[in-house]
Amino acid sequence: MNATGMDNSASEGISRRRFLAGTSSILGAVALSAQAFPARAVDGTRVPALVIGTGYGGSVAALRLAEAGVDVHMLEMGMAWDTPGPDGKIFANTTSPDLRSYWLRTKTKQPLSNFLGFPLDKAVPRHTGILDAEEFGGITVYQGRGVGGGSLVNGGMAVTPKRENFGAVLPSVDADEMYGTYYPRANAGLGVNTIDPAWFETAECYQYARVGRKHAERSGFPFVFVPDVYDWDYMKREAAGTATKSALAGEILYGNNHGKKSLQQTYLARARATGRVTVSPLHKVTSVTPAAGGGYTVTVDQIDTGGETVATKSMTADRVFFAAGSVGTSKLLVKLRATGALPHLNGEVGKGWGDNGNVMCGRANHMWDATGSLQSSIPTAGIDNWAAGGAFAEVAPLPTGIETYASFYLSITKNPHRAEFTWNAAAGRAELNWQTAWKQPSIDAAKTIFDKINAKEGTIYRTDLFGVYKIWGDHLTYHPLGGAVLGRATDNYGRLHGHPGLYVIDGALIPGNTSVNPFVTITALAERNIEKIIAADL
Ligand code: FAE
Repeated sequence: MNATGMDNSASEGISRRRFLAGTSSILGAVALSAQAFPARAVDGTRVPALVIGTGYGGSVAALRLAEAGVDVHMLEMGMAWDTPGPDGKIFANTTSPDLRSYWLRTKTKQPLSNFLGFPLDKAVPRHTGILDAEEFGGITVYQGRGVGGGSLVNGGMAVTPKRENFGAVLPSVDADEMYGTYYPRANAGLGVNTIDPAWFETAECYQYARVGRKHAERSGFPFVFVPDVYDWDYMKREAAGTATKSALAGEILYGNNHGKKSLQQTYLARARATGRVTVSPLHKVTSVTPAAGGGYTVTVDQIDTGGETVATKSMTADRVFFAAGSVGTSKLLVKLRATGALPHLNGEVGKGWGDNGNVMCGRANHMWDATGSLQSSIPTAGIDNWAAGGAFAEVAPLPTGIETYASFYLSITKNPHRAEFTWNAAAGRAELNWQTAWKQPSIDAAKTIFDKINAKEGTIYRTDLFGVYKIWGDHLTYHPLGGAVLGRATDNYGRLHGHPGLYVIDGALIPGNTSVNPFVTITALAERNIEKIIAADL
């Protein structure tokens, strides 16, 4: 008998021997991770619930299903990230990317690609690293890869949208329920906390944010503190020299070795503690199709750290939860519809994808407005011009270790454009029809803030951060949303139309924009949906 209650010991024995043979020769890191979180992707196994992906949506689903007594297996294409490398650290530093940093690339693709006009990217060994810079025709979409999904790489900014904006974020969802129950539940589950305002006033590492505040307020913009999942007390100890530095050592993007409460420390730790959740890292789902005896057959490639397939496995599940992220879930679903594996998915699958209006820029300050050589990598504040100009700008760090006199911002903007994923059968891949020119409304919205600040301060935009004489970082997003939109591709709780027992439970449900950073909304929506699904379907 296995943890799922099914007796399949014979096939399990054979497959496990094959699995272990693979891990010992190629996947040492996976073998170690199995001690922390038992891995059980066993060829031929039947499980009650399979979750594809271990980010926010997947972690909420796994925890709540397990608490309801359901055994869950999670399949994750990225690594476990629980084993130190040769330098004794699990995660690489932002200033010195190495093989741990990028997902199967031979050269880094840093979001901020240039400095003083010089390109920053460098060669790295091809490896299943933590940050995927996935390139589509008109946009590069950054995503976390590994057990914990985007929580491994992100800045931890944990923002609940203003209630007056919620109707535009998720029009079919009851705001009273979200603000009364699910946002508070998500914030508690994620360990969201807020910086001590008194410490903020004196901390050397937030001089850049105080300069950002001064400029925002002198131009009449509201400046707001932004909650985060980073442990602020830990950061105080970093500053005092009594704890190993992470945020104050510039760690971000490629993982934080200390201080940040990623999903590994929150939802996934609780899921593990139930004893009902197992996880297989380096397992990439390639197909889901109805199984002969009911439920769904899930095909999964086990890959090595070079990205090569070392085994192809097949599992069966009564219920399958798509939590591969907006891009991962959308790509899978358009492929499965087009290839006939899930023929009854409707025409909404693939549609309604947006970039949360992300656009970046920098400003060059005067010499009397130094932003500090020591900058915490965790942003803690933003400029709110959403109502008047359609932009919410994070005052972001530039943790270079030297004084740059630069202010750097990631803006979230109201951008009306929505793209669609389609399956290109000839090329054998999913494509996204986003166009770079569609960022213009985002640039215009960001300019409502920064043109005014520049005019007031007598300053200019930096032109050296995204190329040679290029002001706007308009080629990327950190916040992919949509592709299997709630109430269109699915019902109002994420049940995919056409195939009972299949659910979407990640950022793919959200139609393209959250008006702030998205993961609290993704988590809260997952909490809402899984509660309904457990009550009604199980
Ligand atoms: P996600 O967390 O992406 O998890 C999906 C998981 O599925 C990943 O682990 C994938 O590796 C895995 N996967 C994909 N395809 C497959 C497959 N075929 N088989 C098996 N596994 C698969 O999805 N948001 C904020 O709210 N605040 C921030 O400060 C913030 N900063 C960010 C900074 C960066 C650099 C980036 C990249 C993102 C940032 N975000 C931030 C966005 C946030 O991390 C993102 O919205 C969520 O992680 C999305 O959650 P999901 O559950 O949708």
